[in-house]
Amino acid sequence: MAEAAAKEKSLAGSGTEAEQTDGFNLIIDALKLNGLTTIYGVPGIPITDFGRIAQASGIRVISFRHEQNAGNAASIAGFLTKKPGICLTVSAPGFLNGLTALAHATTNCFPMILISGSSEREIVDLQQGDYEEMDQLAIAKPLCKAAFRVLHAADIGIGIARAIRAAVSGRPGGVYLDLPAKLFGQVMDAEEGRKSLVKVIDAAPAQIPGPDAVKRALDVLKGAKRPLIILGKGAAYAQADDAVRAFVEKSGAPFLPMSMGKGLLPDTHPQCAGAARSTVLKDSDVVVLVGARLNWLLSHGKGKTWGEPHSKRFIQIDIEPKEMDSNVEIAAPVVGDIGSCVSALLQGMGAAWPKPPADWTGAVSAKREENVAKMAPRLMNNNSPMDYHGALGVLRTVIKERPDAILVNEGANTLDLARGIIDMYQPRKRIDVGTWGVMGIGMGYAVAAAIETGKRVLAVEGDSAFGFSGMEVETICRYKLPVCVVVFNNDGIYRGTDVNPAGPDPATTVFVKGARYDKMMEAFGGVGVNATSPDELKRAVNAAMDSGKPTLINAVIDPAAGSESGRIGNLNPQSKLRKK
Ligand code: ADP
Ligand code: TPW
Ligand code: MG
Repeated sequence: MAEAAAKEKSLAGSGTEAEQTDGFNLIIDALKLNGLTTIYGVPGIPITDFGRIAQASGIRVISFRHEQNAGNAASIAGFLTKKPGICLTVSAPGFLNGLTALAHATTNCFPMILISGSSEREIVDLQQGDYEEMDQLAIAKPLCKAAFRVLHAADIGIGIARAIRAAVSGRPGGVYLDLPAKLFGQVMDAEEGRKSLVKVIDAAPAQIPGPDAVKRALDVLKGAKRPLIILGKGAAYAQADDAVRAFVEKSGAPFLPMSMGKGLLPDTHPQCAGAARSTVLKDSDVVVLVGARLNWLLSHGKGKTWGEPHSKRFIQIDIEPKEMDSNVEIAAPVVGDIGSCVSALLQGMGAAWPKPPADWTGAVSAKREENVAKMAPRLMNNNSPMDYHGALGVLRTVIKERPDAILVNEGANTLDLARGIIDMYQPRKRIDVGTWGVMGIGMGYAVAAAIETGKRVLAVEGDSAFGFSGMEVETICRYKLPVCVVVFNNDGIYRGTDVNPAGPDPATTVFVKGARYDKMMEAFGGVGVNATSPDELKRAVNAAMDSGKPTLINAVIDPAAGSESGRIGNLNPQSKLRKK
């Protein structure tokens, strides 16, 4: 630090020499120039001083305990803000720890930039065993949208501009920026340095759909007898909330939100078909996909879930042209950004768009009401130990009363049941495991959600899921973030009841029985609560959401309550054999 401060002082100039700047300051200035004022990371050589100088210059630097969590924070910051989230790591091991999150960001179409320090090129390329030697650029390339290395201080402005554009334009994704240690200390004339910086103009240009594409889509939609609109996380990301809502309402069609698309329109909206999912997927005849891919989460658009083969026509709105026809034929591709596409459709619909046939909308509503009524009593049980429904019934009310809180969610049963039970009311309030169904996003997401939005955060975590990022409760306490973590503690993965038939070791899916995760939060000065009934859980969560104090509630769930793999047990290669 002393060295860096001294260098900064000397760089300030004595008056006679030309003022100078260096790599450290150019990177910081380039980020700030582009409105990137928060960095998530873990310090160490060669980026320790960078973090310090950045903090001193007014950038918010959030230090984590593990790079994967910092990377997940950056990725979801990108989703929430439409600006690339920045993650900063050291070389080789730190870089690799951050890489999972970079790949996750790319897979989920979240804009993020992973910036890693790296060792000396000359030594790395000759494989002479430098400190933390690794050809990071080559390793990152297949896992992100774009990867760049900057070797000269004069190129920092261009390097960061390219990284920003690559992350947010078109389909958003992860970008890797490789900064060798030597670059940070490179000195250049300050005025030249200032001129070398680039303020990125229109980083994610609107992409307007062709009028033919819009007309084709409206023709298909108009012919529908049983239309359905599916809203994915791309629609949430686009921040075209009013246009999306107006389009859905004007169409009169039932809509189905994907997990992170929940809240674009409230789950309680009369057109919401969330509680009639199987019916609408099977029986619809025209499906409008808005920022949702026909991947495994939608059974690839075919098979039993989708009813009779070739029984429907798809309209797909997406910024990525290559997404069209990826799984089934798309009758009407509408390529462009969601705001522009949906606005164009709305305009084309004119004032008097016909409502879908009442027998269809009526059948969907009836199914929905039937399912909601079936679920209701289960959500009100006060069993102790709790089952998932009793505990989630409480959390559902918490979010209903605080619709602007952000819900983080991961686990298996804890994820699938919470997704179905907890209604969302506002866009971008539900953030979860995403396209990969990855465990470990929890605490990184919770930190970033609190930092980026200033809202209360409720993290609903399976006990296994929580374990992947649990050490960040210290980070939550250190930054005094308004995060309430509820660990659904059922003693294990899916269930806590497995027994090893062959020896003294515990079964592979179970954890220490009666564990007290609440003590982890207490260890760092936060509030810990052990809740054994829905009433206790309610009191504790309400207190946490009112106070905003870092809180962890160990919610004791019956170890026998869950089911294998939550709702995706069918993807288990052994599941068919076991059923026999
Ligand atoms: P979900 O998991 O919710 O179904 P996906 O991640 O599968 O959603 O799909 C998101 C889609 O949204 C991607 O195909 C991506 O290209 C698209 N997308 C992201 N941002 C935009 C945008 N601004 N405009 C149009 N499409 C977008
Ligand atoms: C990075 C595999 C899917 S779900 C899960 C694992 C380990 C944990 C489920 O247990 P949990 O929830 O969280 O206690 P519950 O309520 O059902 O008991 N490694 C990664 N990602 C995934 N998805 C896995 C492993 C998995
Ligand atoms: Mg569990």
